[in-house]
Amino acid sequence: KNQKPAVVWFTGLSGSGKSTIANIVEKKLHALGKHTFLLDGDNIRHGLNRDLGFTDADRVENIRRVGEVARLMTDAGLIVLTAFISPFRSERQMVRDLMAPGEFVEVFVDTPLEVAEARDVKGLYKKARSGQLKNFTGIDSPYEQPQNAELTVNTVELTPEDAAERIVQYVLREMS
Ligand code: GGZ
Repeated sequence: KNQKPAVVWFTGLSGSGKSTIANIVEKKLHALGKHTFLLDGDNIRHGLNRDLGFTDADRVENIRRVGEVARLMTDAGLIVLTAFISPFRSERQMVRDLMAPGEFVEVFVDTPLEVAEARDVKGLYKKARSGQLKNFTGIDSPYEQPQNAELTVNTVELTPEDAAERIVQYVLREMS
């Protein structure tokens, strides 16, 4: 058997680089013959979780469902990558506790608010600052930084490629 199941759980602000890095990690794992699945807003918030918005309660439910889906996928033997803000420590702990011991890797994509806001790829921070968008993470909705993440990648110092390579090395070393 070429792989052990795992969940690589990315957390960080909007625009921190979670999806970008997770996509590169997935490509690298594929190249190594690993079977993976990437869960992100594009395939979850438009489908399974289309009934959920961005209140605290909806974010909690979003993460709960993603955790349950990730668990089903690890039961099927996959390496699951998830890219959601997942702003609350308690929900990240909840999904950690859902997984088998040693199968959960929390990756903090550490991008300061000033940096994510300066990038503002989708113009969402601008809308949040002007009050057009309510409950925006980092502006008028909280983000609780991880205190015990297995990995922290500093996106100010690392390129997405280098951040992805560190994560792949960790998964190969600790999760195989
Ligand atoms: C945060 C929002 C919001 C609000 C829309 N707050 O940068 P993006 O666009 O592509 O990623 C963000 C995404 C966050 O969804 P998640 O499912 O990851 O959030 S959570 O884990 O908190 O449930 C952003 C967009 O959705 N977006 N409104 N108010 N991000």
